[in-house]
Amino acid sequence: MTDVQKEFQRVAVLGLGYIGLPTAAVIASRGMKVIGIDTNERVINTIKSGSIHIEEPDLDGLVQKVVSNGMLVATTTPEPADVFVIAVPTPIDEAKRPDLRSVLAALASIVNLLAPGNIVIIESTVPIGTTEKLAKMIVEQRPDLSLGARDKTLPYVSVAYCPERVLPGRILTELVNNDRCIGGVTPSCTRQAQRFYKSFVRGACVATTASAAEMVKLTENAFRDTNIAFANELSVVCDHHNVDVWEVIDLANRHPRVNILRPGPGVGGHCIAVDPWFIVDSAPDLTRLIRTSREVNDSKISWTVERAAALIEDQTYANVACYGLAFKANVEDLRESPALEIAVQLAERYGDRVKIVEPYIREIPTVLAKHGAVLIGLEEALQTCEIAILLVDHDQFKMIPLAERRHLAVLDTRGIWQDMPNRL
Ligand code: SAJ
Repeated sequence: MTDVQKEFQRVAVLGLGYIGLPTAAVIASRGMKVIGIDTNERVINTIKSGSIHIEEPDLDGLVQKVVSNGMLVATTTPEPADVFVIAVPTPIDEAKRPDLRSVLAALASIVNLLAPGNIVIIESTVPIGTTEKLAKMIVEQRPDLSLGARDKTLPYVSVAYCPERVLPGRILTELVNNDRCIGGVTPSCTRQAQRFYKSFVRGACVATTASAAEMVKLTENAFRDTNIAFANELSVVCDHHNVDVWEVIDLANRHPRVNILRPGPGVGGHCIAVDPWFIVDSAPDLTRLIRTSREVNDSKISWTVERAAALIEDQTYANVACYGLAFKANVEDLRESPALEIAVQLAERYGDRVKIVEPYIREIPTVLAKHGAVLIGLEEALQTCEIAILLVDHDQFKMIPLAERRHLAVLDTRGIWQDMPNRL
């Protein structure tokens, strides 16, 4: 064990979801005792039994190991620790405004446990300025503590923001290897948090301020959203001109300074489709491009439904297979999935003619079942459904050769069944 690991002997991770649970497991595997806290008892019981409630490659084995060797303990009640990492969800509400209730509740649950020298780190995505506000709340409620080691005679805690940047499907690798940006509310807070991350992160841990780190997180996802919006708008324009958008992007990206992402049926998941709204909400009059990108990506859903409907209405008796429900390739996650939304809208219109092929789930969601849509296997879909609406670029779909789909009427929203031109 290194000196730093000895110093951070107990780490509390609040929120055991897609980020918190892998983070807790990785830290525990580095020899630090981790208390994993979640308000959901079902989640706690699952982890206690050495299992996991989310799908992520290799996470099951790691959690099983650190639970069985006692390094990760799951509980609903926070306990004292050296470091507290808050990784709870921050969704948007109906008005597209950030909902920080879980972060505030997590902080409230630990504020009386804080002891001098503790570090509090926010990893949840939050609006700019939030970490400073939370830090102020801590010292208001705990006047016995100050922020950062400014005055050595006063007992202090360190508060910092350090956004997660991991990609679902690659979380365990990216947690360790990605660079991190770490912004304390004072320079000394930054340094303390940096030392903690260095105990398990192989990537660079770059120091900044709390507000800049908050903005960096939002910027990364808004950048990706805007780039995808460009691709989605391009796909609609190319369709209008009857030009193959996949070929256009493939060729344009051969330019050394062009890198257009891929169009699709819309943008899903809990991050890219959500975080840009945090920036818009913080400065509505200054964010025309970011807002429009969100709107362009959201509107791709109804555009796709209309395209699919045109195909379906052309062939009145044919069965329709929707290939994929997940929000992106090779994951089982249906959260904010444009594919799911499109399948639901098609099932509302065409009822039991609509079949679903989704190798990552075992049961059809009730929103689809109630309209008569059923889950079928890939082989059955290829043989019994004359119309194919390709919504997710799962590897299993990419592997279907042209010979097996030549007889189908296809709407390919992901560009995986296109026949690319010859390249010499
Ligand atoms: N998508 C496209 N075209 C593309 C790429 C993605 O339509 O060319 C769609 C996907 O199908 C999906 C959505 O965008 O519906 C988002 O998928 P993603 O793979 O781009 O990203 P997420 O949501 O899985 O993870 C993102 C990542 N952020 C960036 O790449 C900037 C990840 O690094 C973040 O940690 C994560 O958000 C997060 O938690 O914020």
